Amino acid sequence: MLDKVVIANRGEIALRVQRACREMGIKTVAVHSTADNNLKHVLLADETVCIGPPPSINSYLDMPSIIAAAEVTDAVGIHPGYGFLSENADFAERVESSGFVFIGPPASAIRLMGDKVSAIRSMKAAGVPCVPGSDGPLGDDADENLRIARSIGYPIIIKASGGGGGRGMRVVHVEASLLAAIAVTKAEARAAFNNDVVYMEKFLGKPRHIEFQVLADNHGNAIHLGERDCSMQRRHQKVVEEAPAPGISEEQRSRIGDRCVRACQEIGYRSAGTFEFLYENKEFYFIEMNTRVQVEHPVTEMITGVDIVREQLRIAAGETLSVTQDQVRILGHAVECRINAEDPKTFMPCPGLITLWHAPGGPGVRVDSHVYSGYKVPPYYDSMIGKIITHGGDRDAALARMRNALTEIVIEGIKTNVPLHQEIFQHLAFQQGGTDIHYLEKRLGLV
Ligand code: MV4
Repeated sequence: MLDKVVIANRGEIALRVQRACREMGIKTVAVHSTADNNLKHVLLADETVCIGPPPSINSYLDMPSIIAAAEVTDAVGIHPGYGFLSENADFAERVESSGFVFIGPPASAIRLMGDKVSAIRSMKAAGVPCVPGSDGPLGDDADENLRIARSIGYPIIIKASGGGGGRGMRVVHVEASLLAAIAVTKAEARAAFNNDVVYMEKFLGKPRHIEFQVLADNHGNAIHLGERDCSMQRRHQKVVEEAPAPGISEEQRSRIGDRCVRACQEIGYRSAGTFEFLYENKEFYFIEMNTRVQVEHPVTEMITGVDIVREQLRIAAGETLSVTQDQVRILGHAVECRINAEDPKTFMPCPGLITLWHAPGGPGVRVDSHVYSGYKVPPYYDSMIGKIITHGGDRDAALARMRNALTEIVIEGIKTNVPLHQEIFQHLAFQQGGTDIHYLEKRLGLV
């Protein structure tokens, strides 16, 4: 097993990675900015290295500082968590060429999936269902682009190949707007991603966002852990996630899951990954792959009993997956609420001193959070301060446990979105399950 790992992240995911390491007897090095001396995982780490000032660009995104920290501490591996450098192929490459293990997929797979046109092409080749579209970059021939759009049928969406996660997209409802929309999306993409490649897809009006979790090792084994529904979102920020997705049959789960597994094998994927789909009229359409551990991984862990971060560490150490596909069983239902330090009405971040923190508990309740009474939430980073995850024998039981957890939790000193979660869990449409990606924004009166 790996002897010592650098955790190149902060907050709850850094603590989550550290917990997995400690259970496995792996020593941890916490690298942190000067704003993060009091992070829980920094206080618990075997070694700590301050890598720079608060702005991420000078610390958590500074590749030489992080690699130097691995060198001076004699670490063998680097876990990137999510966000920051986790999906940066150049970082993965530099980690490996410096002689360390990148605890994630090969740089080649990150690069392939980072380019959405090549990602979709690979998935289509592997038999993963994709959105009807241009099947490649749009060229400069206006008539050809008009023809492609007409054959797909309006509305269509133009997307930047270098984008993803909601960045660099434009919906086109009528032919008269097409060419200008392509030009503007291209210009924006060039400015934002230094890559003006754009492609076209049929625009799906009321889809759900459902994603499949996969794991692949270095011995040719790949499995899927079923799907999560992440449709409850606002401005591309997920608010509530659950697993399994309401209304998906075992037959469809295994059919789509097996396609994802086959795609992993075809692209030489390793480690944990997520296939994102839009789901509409009972059909799945692949849109993007995330080549990192995700915020919402715990709901999958709760229903399968598989520790995804532990598997990442095993895979990085050259071991085999600890379970086969036949051994994966989905038990009950899990739901996650992201707790943010923000105004529940305006969504403005509200960093500051947490004067009192009481976590909820009891059967089927998990809290992944790095905060504690007396912790000061710094203003420099994401406002998520933790996640509550509840598990139950069925969806209603998981929701009932969450409702209870949301009344038990006490956070004083800062504003949080707990009241928003309390409201969502009273919504009848949410209680029924299967609401689409626009539900929350509509319900909040934002659209
Ligand atoms: C779409 C779409 C409708 N049709 N693609 C936004 C994030 C990025 N991952 C893909 N996104 C979308 N792609 C087609 N062909 C609607 C969205 C979308 C969305 C997707 C998932 C979760 C939330 C979303 C919010 C707005 C739009």
